[in-house]
Amino acid sequence: MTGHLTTVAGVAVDTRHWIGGERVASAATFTDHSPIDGGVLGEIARGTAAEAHAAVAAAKAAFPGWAATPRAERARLLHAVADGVERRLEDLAVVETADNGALLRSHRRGVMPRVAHNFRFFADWLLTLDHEDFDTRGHTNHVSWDPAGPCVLITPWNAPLMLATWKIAPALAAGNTVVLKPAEWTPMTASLLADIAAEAGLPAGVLNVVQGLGPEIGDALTSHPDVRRISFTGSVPTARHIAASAAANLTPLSLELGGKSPLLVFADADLDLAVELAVEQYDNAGQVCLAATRLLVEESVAEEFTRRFVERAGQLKQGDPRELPTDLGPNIHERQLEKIDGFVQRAIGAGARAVIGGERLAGRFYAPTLLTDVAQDSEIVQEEVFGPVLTLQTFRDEAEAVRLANDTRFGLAATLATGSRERADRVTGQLVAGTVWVNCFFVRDLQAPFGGSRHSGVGREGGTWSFDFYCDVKNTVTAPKGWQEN
Ligand code: TXE
Repeated sequence: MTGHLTTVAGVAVDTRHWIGGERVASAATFTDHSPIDGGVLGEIARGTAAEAHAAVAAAKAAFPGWAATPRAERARLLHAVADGVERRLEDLAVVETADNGALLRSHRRGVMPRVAHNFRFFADWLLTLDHEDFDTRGHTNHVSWDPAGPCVLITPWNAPLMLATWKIAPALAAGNTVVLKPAEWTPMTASLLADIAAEAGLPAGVLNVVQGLGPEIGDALTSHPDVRRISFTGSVPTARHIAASAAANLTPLSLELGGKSPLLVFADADLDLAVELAVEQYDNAGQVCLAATRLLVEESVAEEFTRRFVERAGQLKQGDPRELPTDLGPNIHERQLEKIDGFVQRAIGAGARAVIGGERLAGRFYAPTLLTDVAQDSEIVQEEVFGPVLTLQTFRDEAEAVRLANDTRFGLAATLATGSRERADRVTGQLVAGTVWVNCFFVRDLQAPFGGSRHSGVGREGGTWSFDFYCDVKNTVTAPKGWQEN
């Protein structure tokens, strides 16, 4: 670490903000640790209201020029950012793994290519976005999508660059400018993205990155009157706080929050497939908002399902996320581990049985856990744990399965394992969920709407839904009369 530069996994990272095309320091810093070994990764600029306001001012100043940039040129620049992401893919992958502890092989093969795709997809989509025209009694209605203005994007630590770019790309494609506030646990790849954007030729102020602690810098961003959109992914309590803060200016919000999604396993399912889907829920050490953490299994196959699940989960390798055979890395920080263990120990205290796991391991690891004998109204069934902890409940018939599935305050996703198409159609129609996967999990197309119902969020992003959110949709009605040539 020298001055404002630190080296993470051999990669130089500037730890200052990126505002108006310049690196900006703060008087204070905070320390970023790696979840892999607890080691210090760097001292990061600890933003205050002053830097937040400067970033919004930079975004506001850059907005007219960016909004007026022809679509084809905006698209070209976003493709140039994607090229930069691809060129630095290995740097981004190793830095992200050091910072959030997720698997290096996933970052290399899946996540970082997807980050580049986020830019390419929305750049291309922008070019297909058409104006709509229709007629009303001889008058022309002309519908257009106008960029809204500076957008504040606040993102979490479980998939830092992936979730940040899933917001940045459509916001910029639509002609908006952006202030990104990454999570304080994972500030590094956002800083690298600022370098990449600058190298790609993105004009100063179009993308700004401010670092800092959410409770310290958040309000200055979310209550700012010049901010036209806020998109947030994170926890429900923080979402409530942001919504209240944004209310002063009635700033439109997109909220992608937690979940307590079910995996419904019917007796007619391919049980091996169902077991694979269930074990997949431990991915990213359970720190996935979409994770189907409630296994709901038809009574007649529950014993066999559990037997195969335990055998399959026993093959999972927990360890250093940089090593190839590892399936589960560490959890993000000490507080999260305490939170996970608190949920599990309270559940066991209330009568739950740990079929596997149920305890902390050395370092920042939590044993993959399956709890049975849990009551529907218990904390462990109702609240998001955000760790490698699943519950298993049984049901007797379809009606009971649907009732249990829908009986939480969340509605992000649901997964079904069944061999019957008729059943899949029937059950899907009754589930409260933004996404339903049938005999698969985590297949995500950027064209598809993504978001949740109830406490899982407000609004949808993806494809046309992103553009609807990041644009002011305008209808211009023109009369056939009143023209000089008439
Ligand atoms: O989230 P926060 P935390 C859930 C998960 C997890 C819990 C807590 O259950 O255990 O949330 O995680 C910023 N104004 N999810 O505490 O606080 C913060 O800096 C403005 C699910 O890390 O919501 C970070 O950038 N911003 C989720 C972002 O909010 C504020 C992913 C998320 O942090 C702020 C993450 C404030 N007052 C956690 N306070 C998912 N949906 O995937 C904090 N932030």
